[in-house]
Amino acid sequence: MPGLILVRFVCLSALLLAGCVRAGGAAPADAGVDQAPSVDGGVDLTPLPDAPLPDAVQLSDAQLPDAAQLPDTAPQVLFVDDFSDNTLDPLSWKYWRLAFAEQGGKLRVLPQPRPGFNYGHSGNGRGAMALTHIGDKSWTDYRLELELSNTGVEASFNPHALPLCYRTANILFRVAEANESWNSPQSTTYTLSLQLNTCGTSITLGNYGLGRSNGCWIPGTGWSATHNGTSTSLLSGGNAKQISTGINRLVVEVKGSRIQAWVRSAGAAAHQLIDVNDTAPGAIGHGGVGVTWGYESLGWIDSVKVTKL
Ligand SMILES: [Ca+2]
Repeated sequence: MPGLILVRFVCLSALLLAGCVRAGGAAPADAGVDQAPSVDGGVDLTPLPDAPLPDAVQLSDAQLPDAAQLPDTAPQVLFVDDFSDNTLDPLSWKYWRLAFAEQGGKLRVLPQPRPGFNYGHSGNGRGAMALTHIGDKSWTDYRLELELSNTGVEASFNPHALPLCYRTANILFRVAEANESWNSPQSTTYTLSLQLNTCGTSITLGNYGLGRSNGCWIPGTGWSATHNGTSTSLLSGGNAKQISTGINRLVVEVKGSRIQAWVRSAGAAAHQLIDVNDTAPGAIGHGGVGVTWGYESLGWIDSVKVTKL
Protein backbone atom coordinates (compact mmCIF):
# COMPACT_ATOMS: atom_id res chain seq x y z
CA MET A 1 0.00 0.00 0.00
CA PRO A 2 1.60 3.26 -0.99
CA GLY A 3 1.78 6.09 1.44
CA LEU A 4 2.17 3.90 4.48
CA ILE A 5 3.76 5.73 7.33
CA LEU A 6 4.12 4.72 10.92
CA VAL A 7 4.61 7.72 13.12
CA ARG A 8 3.88 7.88 16.80
CA PHE A 9 2.96 11.33 17.94
CA VAL A 10 1.03 12.80 20.76
CA CYS A 11 -2.51 13.94 20.16
CA LEU A 12 -2.25 17.53 18.96
CA SER A 13 -4.48 18.86 16.22
CA ALA A 14 -6.06 15.48 16.45
CA LEU A 15 -8.02 16.54 19.46
CA LEU A 16 -10.20 18.98 17.61
CA LEU A 17 -12.50 16.56 15.93
CA ALA A 18 -13.32 13.82 18.35
CA GLY A 19 -11.12 13.62 21.36
CA CYS A 20 -7.76 12.68 19.90
CA VAL A 21 -9.20 11.64 16.57
CA ARG A 22 -7.02 13.04 13.84
CA ALA A 23 -8.05 14.70 10.63
CA GLY A 24 -6.75 13.40 7.34
CA GLY A 25 -3.16 14.32 6.75
CA ALA A 26 -1.16 15.38 3.77
CA ALA A 27 -1.56 13.31 0.68
CA PRO A 28 1.31 11.44 -0.94
CA ALA A 29 1.01 11.76 -4.67
CA ASP A 30 0.74 8.06 -5.32
CA ALA A 31 -1.79 7.22 -2.66
CA GLY A 32 -4.82 7.39 -4.88
CA VAL A 33 -3.88 4.39 -6.97
CA ASP A 34 -6.95 2.30 -7.48
CA GLN A 35 -6.62 -1.05 -5.80
CA ALA A 36 -10.25 -1.89 -6.23
CA PRO A 37 -11.34 -5.47 -5.97
CA SER A 38 -12.82 -6.80 -9.16
CA VAL A 39 -16.44 -6.03 -8.51
CA ASP A 40 -18.99 -4.31 -10.66
CA GLY A 41 -21.00 -1.22 -10.02
CA GLY A 42 -23.27 -3.11 -7.68
CA VAL A 43 -20.17 -3.60 -5.54
CA ASP A 44 -20.70 -6.78 -3.64
CA LEU A 45 -17.80 -7.12 -1.25
CA THR A 46 -19.17 -10.26 0.33
CA PRO A 47 -16.30 -12.76 0.41
CA LEU A 48 -16.73 -16.14 -1.10
CA PRO A 49 -17.07 -19.07 1.30
CA ASP A 50 -13.73 -20.25 2.58
CA ALA A 51 -13.93 -23.58 0.79
CA PRO A 52 -16.55 -25.53 -1.09
CA LEU A 53 -18.41 -28.10 0.90
CA PRO A 54 -17.52 -31.70 0.11
CA ASP A 55 -19.56 -33.13 -2.71
CA ALA A 56 -22.15 -35.32 -0.99
CA VAL A 57 -22.22 -37.85 -3.79
CA GLN A 58 -18.60 -38.68 -3.09
CA LEU A 59 -19.24 -39.49 0.55
CA SER A 60 -21.09 -42.25 2.31
CA ASP A 61 -23.51 -41.23 5.03
CA ALA A 62 -20.96 -42.14 7.64
CA GLN A 63 -18.47 -39.77 6.09
CA LEU A 64 -20.75 -36.75 6.09
CA PRO A 65 -19.89 -34.29 8.81
CA ASP A 66 -22.44 -33.38 11.41
CA ALA A 67 -24.38 -30.26 10.62
CA ALA A 68 -22.67 -28.48 13.47
CA GLN A 69 -19.33 -29.02 11.79
CA LEU A 70 -20.34 -27.41 8.56
CA PRO A 71 -19.00 -23.92 8.04
CA ASP A 72 -21.63 -21.27 8.47
CA THR A 73 -21.43 -19.28 5.27
CA ALA A 74 -24.39 -17.07 6.02
CA PRO A 75 -23.24 -13.63 7.17
CA GLN A 76 -24.22 -12.81 10.72
CA VAL A 77 -25.65 -9.34 10.92
CA LEU A 78 -24.59 -7.73 14.18
CA PHE A 79 -26.38 -4.44 13.69
CA VAL A 80 -28.51 -2.69 11.12
CA ASP A 81 -30.28 0.67 11.09
CA ASP A 82 -31.83 2.43 8.11
CA PHE A 83 -33.39 5.17 10.26
CA SER A 84 -36.74 4.64 8.60
CA ASP A 85 -39.05 5.14 11.57
CA ASN A 86 -38.20 8.82 12.16
CA THR A 87 -37.58 8.10 15.84
CA LEU A 88 -34.24 8.34 17.60
CA ASP A 89 -33.04 5.21 19.37
CA PRO A 90 -31.07 6.27 22.42
CA LEU A 91 -30.79 2.69 23.63
CA SER A 92 -28.84 1.84 20.47
CA TRP A 93 -27.04 5.08 19.67
CA LYS A 94 -25.12 7.76 21.48
CA TYR A 95 -26.04 11.14 19.97
CA TRP A 96 -23.33 13.45 21.20
CA ARG A 97 -22.34 17.13 21.16
CA LEU A 98 -24.88 18.31 18.58
CA ALA A 99 -28.58 17.53 18.39
CA PHE A 100 -29.77 14.79 16.02
CA ALA A 101 -33.03 13.78 14.41
CA GLU A 102 -34.25 11.01 12.16
CA GLN A 103 -35.73 12.75 9.16
CA GLY A 104 -36.54 11.41 5.72
CA GLY A 105 -35.12 8.01 6.53
CA LYS A 106 -31.72 9.33 7.58
CA LEU A 107 -29.99 10.23 10.83
CA ARG A 108 -29.31 13.95 10.53
CA VAL A 109 -27.16 16.36 12.51
CA LEU A 110 -29.05 19.48 13.53
CA PRO A 111 -27.49 22.96 13.70
CA GLN A 112 -27.59 23.27 17.47
CA PRO A 113 -25.77 21.77 20.45
CA ARG A 114 -27.27 18.84 22.27
CA PRO A 115 -29.27 20.36 25.11
CA GLY A 116 -27.19 20.19 28.26
CA PHE A 117 -23.83 19.79 26.54
CA ASN A 118 -21.18 22.43 27.14
CA TYR A 119 -20.42 22.93 23.45
CA GLY A 120 -17.50 24.86 22.03
CA HIS A 121 -13.78 25.27 21.64
CA SER A 122 -13.54 26.49 25.23
CA GLY A 123 -16.14 23.96 26.29
CA ASN A 124 -16.20 20.17 26.29
CA GLY A 125 -16.01 19.55 22.57
CA ARG A 126 -16.94 20.35 18.97
CA GLY A 127 -18.31 18.18 16.21
CA ALA A 128 -21.36 15.91 16.13
CA MET A 129 -20.81 12.27 17.11
CA ALA A 130 -23.07 9.23 16.66
CA LEU A 131 -21.80 5.91 18.02
CA THR A 132 -23.05 2.46 18.89
CA HIS A 133 -21.71 -0.53 20.81
CA ILE A 134 -18.85 1.40 22.39
CA GLY A 135 -16.56 -1.08 24.16
CA ASP A 136 -18.49 -4.15 23.03
CA LYS A 137 -16.05 -7.02 23.47
CA SER A 138 -18.09 -9.27 21.18
CA TRP A 139 -17.51 -6.94 18.23
CA THR A 140 -14.08 -7.98 17.01
CA ASP A 141 -13.91 -8.93 13.32
CA TYR A 142 -16.60 -7.24 11.25
CA ARG A 143 -17.57 -5.31 8.17
CA LEU A 144 -19.17 -1.88 8.58
CA GLU A 145 -21.16 -0.44 5.70
CA LEU A 146 -22.85 2.93 5.68
CA GLU A 147 -23.83 5.95 3.64
CA LEU A 148 -22.41 9.26 4.76
CA SER A 149 -22.83 12.85 3.68
CA ASN A 150 -21.49 16.12 4.95
CA THR A 151 -23.55 19.11 3.88
CA GLY A 152 -21.23 21.76 5.26
CA VAL A 153 -21.69 24.50 7.83
CA GLU A 154 -24.89 26.48 8.23
CA ALA A 155 -24.62 30.18 8.96
CA SER A 156 -27.33 29.79 11.61
CA PHE A 157 -24.95 27.72 13.74
CA ASN A 158 -21.35 28.80 13.28
CA PRO A 159 -20.08 29.95 16.67
CA HIS A 160 -16.43 29.72 15.69
CA ALA A 161 -16.72 31.31 12.21
CA LEU A 162 -15.76 28.18 10.30
CA PRO A 163 -15.75 28.55 6.50
CA LEU A 164 -19.16 27.39 5.31
CA CYS A 165 -17.49 25.04 2.80
CA TYR A 166 -15.85 23.04 5.58
CA ARG A 167 -16.71 19.34 5.23
CA THR A 168 -14.83 16.56 7.01
CA ALA A 169 -15.97 13.39 8.71
CA ASN A 170 -14.50 10.43 10.55
CA ILE A 171 -15.60 6.82 10.57
CA LEU A 172 -14.78 5.30 13.94
CA PHE A 173 -14.42 1.55 14.36
CA ARG A 174 -13.25 -0.80 17.09
CA VAL A 175 -14.32 1.96 19.41
CA ALA A 176 -13.17 0.47 22.70
CA GLU A 177 -13.64 3.72 24.61
CA ALA A 178 -15.28 7.04 23.78
CA ASN A 179 -16.61 10.05 25.59
CA GLU A 180 -18.77 12.97 24.59
CA SER A 181 -16.47 15.40 26.36
CA TRP A 182 -12.91 15.71 25.13
CA ASN A 183 -12.09 16.63 28.73
CA SER A 184 -13.21 13.28 30.15
CA PRO A 185 -11.30 9.98 29.97
CA GLN A 186 -11.07 8.76 27.28
CA SER A 187 -10.95 7.75 23.61
CA THR A 188 -9.54 4.51 22.23
CA THR A 189 -10.51 3.87 18.63
CA TYR A 190 -9.47 3.54 15.03
CA THR A 191 -10.41 6.45 12.81
CA LEU A 192 -10.84 6.70 9.06
CA SER A 193 -10.76 10.43 8.37
CA LEU A 194 -12.22 11.87 5.19
CA GLN A 195 -11.95 15.32 3.65
CA LEU A 196 -15.20 15.81 1.77
CA ASN A 197 -14.70 19.16 0.12
CA THR A 198 -11.94 21.50 -0.98
CA CYS A 199 -12.20 24.52 1.28
CA GLY A 200 -9.46 27.10 1.42
CA THR A 201 -6.07 25.65 2.23
CA SER A 202 -7.20 23.60 5.21
CA ILE A 203 -8.95 20.67 3.55
CA THR A 204 -8.81 19.05 0.12
CA LEU A 205 -11.48 16.80 -1.36
CA GLY A 206 -10.18 13.24 -1.62
CA ASN A 207 -7.70 13.31 1.24
CA TYR A 208 -8.06 10.62 3.83
CA GLY A 209 -6.19 8.99 6.67
CA LEU A 210 -6.18 6.11 9.11
CA GLY A 211 -5.33 6.76 12.72
CA ARG A 212 -5.49 5.12 16.11
CA SER A 213 -6.15 6.86 19.42
CA ASN A 214 -5.22 5.17 22.68
CA GLY A 215 -6.57 6.63 25.90
CA CYS A 216 -6.75 10.20 24.59
CA TRP A 217 -8.34 13.05 26.48
CA ILE A 218 -7.63 16.66 27.45
CA PRO A 219 -7.41 17.53 31.16
CA GLY A 220 -9.17 20.68 32.28
CA THR A 221 -11.93 22.36 30.28
CA GLY A 222 -11.76 23.32 26.61
CA TRP A 223 -9.35 22.34 23.90
CA SER A 224 -5.64 22.26 24.71
CA ALA A 225 -2.51 20.91 23.11
CA THR A 226 -1.77 19.32 26.47
CA HIS A 227 -3.44 15.99 26.72
CA ASN A 228 -3.15 12.43 27.90
CA GLY A 229 -2.84 9.36 25.74
CA THR A 230 -1.38 8.90 22.30
CA SER A 231 -2.55 9.14 18.71
CA THR A 232 -0.85 7.25 15.92
CA SER A 233 -1.13 7.91 12.21
CA LEU A 234 -1.17 4.61 10.34
CA LEU A 235 -1.67 5.94 6.83
CA SER A 236 -2.31 9.17 4.95
CA GLY A 237 -3.62 9.26 1.41
CA GLY A 238 -5.17 11.60 -1.06
CA ASN A 239 -6.47 12.16 -4.54
CA ALA A 240 -9.19 9.56 -4.07
CA LYS A 241 -11.62 10.78 -6.69
CA GLN A 242 -14.35 8.44 -5.47
CA ILE A 243 -14.64 10.47 -2.27
CA SER A 244 -17.56 12.80 -2.89
CA THR A 245 -18.99 16.07 -1.67
CA GLY A 246 -22.31 14.25 -2.00
CA ILE A 247 -23.15 10.77 -0.78
CA ASN A 248 -20.30 8.43 0.18
CA ARG A 249 -20.92 4.72 0.48
CA LEU A 250 -18.19 3.34 2.70
CA VAL A 251 -17.07 -0.11 3.72
CA VAL A 252 -14.63 -0.85 6.54
CA GLU A 253 -13.40 -4.31 7.41
CA VAL A 254 -11.41 -5.33 10.46
CA LYS A 255 -10.25 -8.91 10.73
CA GLY A 256 -7.47 -9.71 13.15
CA SER A 257 -4.78 -7.12 12.61
CA ARG A 258 -5.89 -6.29 9.06
CA ILE A 259 -7.80 -3.07 8.43
CA GLN A 260 -9.32 -2.35 5.04
CA ALA A 261 -11.63 0.36 3.76
CA TRP A 262 -13.31 1.11 0.46
CA VAL A 263 -15.40 3.91 -0.94
CA ARG A 264 -18.03 3.09 -3.52
CA SER A 265 -19.37 5.45 -6.14
CA ALA A 266 -22.36 4.93 -8.36
CA GLY A 267 -21.59 3.01 -11.51
CA ALA A 268 -17.97 2.38 -10.63
CA ALA A 269 -16.00 -0.30 -8.84
CA ALA A 270 -15.23 0.06 -5.17
CA HIS A 271 -12.02 1.99 -4.59
CA GLN A 272 -9.80 0.67 -1.83
CA LEU A 273 -8.51 3.39 0.45
CA ILE A 274 -6.93 1.34 3.21
CA ASP A 275 -5.17 -2.01 3.55
CA VAL A 276 -3.06 -1.94 6.67
CA ASN A 277 -1.89 -4.50 9.21
CA ASP A 278 -1.71 -2.98 12.67
CA THR A 279 0.37 -5.29 14.83
CA ALA A 280 1.72 -2.61 17.17
CA PRO A 281 1.33 -2.99 20.95
CA GLY A 282 -1.51 -0.44 20.97
CA ALA A 283 -3.55 -2.23 18.32
CA ILE A 284 -7.25 -2.34 19.22
CA GLY A 285 -9.08 -5.66 19.02
CA HIS A 286 -12.71 -4.89 19.73
CA GLY A 287 -15.38 -2.24 19.99
CA GLY A 288 -18.24 -0.49 18.28
CA VAL A 289 -18.58 1.94 15.42
CA GLY A 290 -19.49 5.57 14.89
CA VAL A 291 -19.29 8.70 12.81
CA THR A 292 -18.14 12.19 13.64
CA TRP A 293 -18.64 15.34 11.57
CA GLY A 294 -15.85 17.91 11.65
CA TYR A 295 -16.43 20.90 13.92
CA GLU A 296 -19.76 22.54 13.09
CA SER A 297 -20.23 20.85 9.71
CA LEU A 298 -23.54 19.04 9.41
CA GLY A 299 -24.75 16.03 7.47
CA TRP A 300 -26.33 12.63 7.78
CA ILE A 301 -25.81 8.85 7.73
CA ASP A 302 -28.02 6.08 6.42
CA SER A 303 -28.08 2.32 5.82
CA VAL A 304 -25.69 1.39 8.63
CA LYS A 305 -24.95 -2.32 8.67
CA VAL A 306 -22.39 -4.32 10.64
CA THR A 307 -21.72 -7.92 9.68
CA LYS A 308 -19.56 -10.38 11.55
CA LEU A 309 -16.54 -11.66 9.63
CA1 LIG B 1 -35.04 5.00 14.54
